[in-house]
Amino acid sequence: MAAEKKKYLFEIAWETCNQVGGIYTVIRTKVPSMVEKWGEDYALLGPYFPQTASAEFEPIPVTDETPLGRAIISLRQKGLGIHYGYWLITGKPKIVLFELETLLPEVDAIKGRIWDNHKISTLGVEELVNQTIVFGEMIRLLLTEVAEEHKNKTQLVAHFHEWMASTGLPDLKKDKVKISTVFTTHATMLGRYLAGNVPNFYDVIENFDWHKEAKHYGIEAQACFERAAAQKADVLTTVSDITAKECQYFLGRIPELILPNGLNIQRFAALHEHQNLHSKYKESISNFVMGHFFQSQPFDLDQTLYLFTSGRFEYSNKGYDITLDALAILNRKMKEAGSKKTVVMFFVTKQPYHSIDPEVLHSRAVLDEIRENCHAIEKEVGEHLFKASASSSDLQMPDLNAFVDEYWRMRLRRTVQTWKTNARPKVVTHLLKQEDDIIRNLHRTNLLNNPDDKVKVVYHPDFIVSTNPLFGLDYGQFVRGCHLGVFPSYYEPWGYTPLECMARGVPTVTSDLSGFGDYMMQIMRDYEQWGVSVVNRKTQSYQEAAEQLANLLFKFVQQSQRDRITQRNRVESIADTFDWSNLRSYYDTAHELAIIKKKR
Ligand code: U2F
Repeated sequence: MAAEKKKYLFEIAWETCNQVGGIYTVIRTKVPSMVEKWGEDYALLGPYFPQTASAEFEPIPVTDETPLGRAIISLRQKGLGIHYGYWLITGKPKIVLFELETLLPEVDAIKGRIWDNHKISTLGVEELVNQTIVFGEMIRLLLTEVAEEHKNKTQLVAHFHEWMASTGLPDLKKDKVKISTVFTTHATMLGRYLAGNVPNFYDVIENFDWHKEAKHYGIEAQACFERAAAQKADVLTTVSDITAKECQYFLGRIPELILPNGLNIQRFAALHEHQNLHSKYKESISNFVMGHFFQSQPFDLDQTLYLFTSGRFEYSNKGYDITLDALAILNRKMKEAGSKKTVVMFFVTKQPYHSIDPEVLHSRAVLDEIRENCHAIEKEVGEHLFKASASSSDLQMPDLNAFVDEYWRMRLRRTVQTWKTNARPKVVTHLLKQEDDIIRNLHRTNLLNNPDDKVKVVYHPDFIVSTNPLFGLDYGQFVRGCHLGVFPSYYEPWGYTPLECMARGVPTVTSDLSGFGDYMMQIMRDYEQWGVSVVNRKTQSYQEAAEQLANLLFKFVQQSQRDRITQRNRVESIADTFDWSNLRSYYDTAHELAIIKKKR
């Protein structure tokens, strides 16, 4: 029997070392598990953007000792900017990053060839598409050289994520380059557009003319690249049964495999520390809430719950619309029930803005000043009290007021006075470039942080990073500090955000139209026991689903603190199911299948 050939895997994504959304999470969290299996025979390919690279990438010298090294040297000699090194994340994989500018002058020639070979029209496309064309071409050149270097001695596999990484895939196939290919789509271009614009999208999915629709939405080139990659790859995969349908109708091929998304759960595991972490990060969120609301509307923080939703700005796809409508119902229900609780709901997404609203920043800064005044007074009183106690001869408690210096007394009073206002707390933390659907909905439902509202809204139109002056937390810490994640998506191939809540011990709401929700329902009958609620968006009308979500939220708000603590413990304990050590095998199967199919 012939000895089995050595194997080498390339994984290629636009979001390698470049966070845009969820694909970055797939690639990054999967690395430790991939490195465990593939060791040195694994490399990730991505675009080079100096700003992210400076934080996450460490270059290493390229030698001619390996086929990959020789291929890089050869392409560098032809003028291509190629960076090689380690991606500085858990697992520290080898990574190749392509400087797109070095091939951009050739883009028209590449486009001409793509038209000649595959009849994909790329005239007048947006700049991002030009970049992906150049990226795809650089990958094609590298993989072609690598395949020649290996001289058929190694079984090469290239795994492409999304169309943005795959514009060169059809030519690899046409040129019969000796490399097995897998294409994974994490959403379809047409799905994203149509689901957000056509009512009852899932009922009419079979009837669309994909090409006509792609032209209609101005995404012909993207949709054609996606379809070509899906059809030419040796194996087509996607992330859920829901998206498999889109592949069938929009990409003209039923995927061979479904690859559910996982996480590196160990990274999240807090060894029974998650309750403490929750309290710690909740404190930081409370600091923001005090600064933002207490200027005009103080409420009891011990009776306040922090809810949030997050993700890219796809208003109806991500279920922001239904969440807002459910919050308006919740607000009414809480008022009617005379609830003592307050809900603060955060919307964390990305929209164009000028800057953080200076008034929001200022209010936060003045609150910090008040805190400093209080600390100064506390110190002064403490020292005086100590001295007075040590020198006193009776056991009478001295008058503490007498210990506060007039200066500090006045300063504190003046700071608090200038801070207090009658103005309504803002619903949006940034100065948006233009009004959007979230703002319009808030005005329609009058959910504008009115004094009698039980549900308050904070719309933060940027992702949360640790340098953010409003929270001083990174996104993961922010999630831990919240009480509930709300993600009732209408279009969601998988949906990392609810899964990330689970991994951090935070209960979550998802929908049966999200890949994750659908998967949970398939593998765990008692998912509700584990802190996961699923809104039925498949068979209910929009209004019914909004009512269901409002009822779920109302029930959550009524829970006692003890119930919430018990629930958090349960949620975290189930997250292991989604560790990549359990889910990598789906990827292994895809790679094996690609090798078998390539041989045929
Ligand atoms: C597709 O991607 P999406 O970009 O729509 O991704 P999500 O699954 O909603 O993931 C958003 C990610 O953004 C992160 C968050 C998630 O991992 O941790 N994030 C952040 O880093 N900071 C913030 O302030 C807010 C969010 C598809 F549409 C999804 O259904 C799939 O799950 C995904 C992967 O297959 O691809």
